[in-house]
Amino acid sequence: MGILNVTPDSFSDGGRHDSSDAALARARTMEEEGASILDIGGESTRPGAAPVPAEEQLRRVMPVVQALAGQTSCLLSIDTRSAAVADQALAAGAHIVNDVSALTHDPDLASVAAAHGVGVVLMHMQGTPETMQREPRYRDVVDDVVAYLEERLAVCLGAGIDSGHIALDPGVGFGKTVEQNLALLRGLPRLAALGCPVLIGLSRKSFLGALVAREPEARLAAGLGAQAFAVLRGAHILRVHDVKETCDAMRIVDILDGTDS
Ligand code: HH2
Repeated sequence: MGILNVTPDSFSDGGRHDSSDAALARARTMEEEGASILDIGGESTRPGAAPVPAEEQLRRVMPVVQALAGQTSCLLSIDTRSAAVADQALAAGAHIVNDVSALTHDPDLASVAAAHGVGVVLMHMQGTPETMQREPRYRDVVDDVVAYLEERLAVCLGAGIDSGHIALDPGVGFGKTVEQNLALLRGLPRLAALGCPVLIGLSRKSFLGALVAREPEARLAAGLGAQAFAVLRGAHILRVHDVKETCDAMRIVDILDGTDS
C-alpha cells in the first residue's frame, strides 16, 4: 500500500503531493514500482495534528480519486475518519476505507462502508491525533489492542460489513511509546490469529527515529528491517512511502520464507 498524502503537513511527505498533478504523478510512480493499493489521504494524523473539516479533505482528495478511478490497476483506499469524505470517494470509485479511528470517530461511517460493500481497515488508536502521545497507558498493550480490534470487528460485522472485507491494524505510533510499538510488533501473531489480514504502517515513523537517531527521510533501512520482521510475524499489507525498495526487500523475504517459489 503506497501512501499518497494530499496534505500540506504530513510528517514525512507533507506538501510534496498537495497539488492534484503532483499527487497523480506520485500515484503513477508507485503503481510502476509495484504498489497494489494507493492510500489517498487529505488529513494528517501525525501526533498533535488538528482535525481537517470534511469539505477541505474533499477539496484535496476528490480530484485525485476521480482522476485515478478506473485508470489504475491499483485498488484505491481513502484514508479518512469522515463518512462524508468516504461516501464521495467510494461513489467516485475508491475500493477501501482506511480509518485510523476504526469507525469510532464518525457514527455514519460503518453504514457508508456497508452500503458500498467495500473493504475497511480498522486501526487502533488511543486518544486522538491531538492528544495520543501524551502518556499513553495500557494494562498490557498487546492484550488491549487485540481486544479492542476484536470488539471493533464485531461491531462492523453487526453493521453489515462483510468479514472478508476487513483488515486490522495495530496502529503503530498512534498513542504508543517506543516500547509499546515494539511489543505490538512482537505480538503480531496474536492479531493475525483473529483471522483478518493484518495491515501495518511503519514507514519512517518516529519510533524508528528514536531507535536509530535519524530524521524521517533517512529511516528507510530501519523501516525495511521492521517490515521484514512484521511480515514474518503475520503482517499482510505494508503501508509505505518507499514502494520500490519495500517491494524488493519483501520479495527476498517471501523467497526465503518459501511463500514465493
Ligand atoms: N499511519 C498514518 C496515517 N494513516 N493508516 C493506517 N491504517 N495505519 C497507519 O499506521 C497509518 C495510517 C500516519 O502516517 P502518514 O500518512 O505518513 O503521515 P500523516 O498522518 O502525517 O499524514
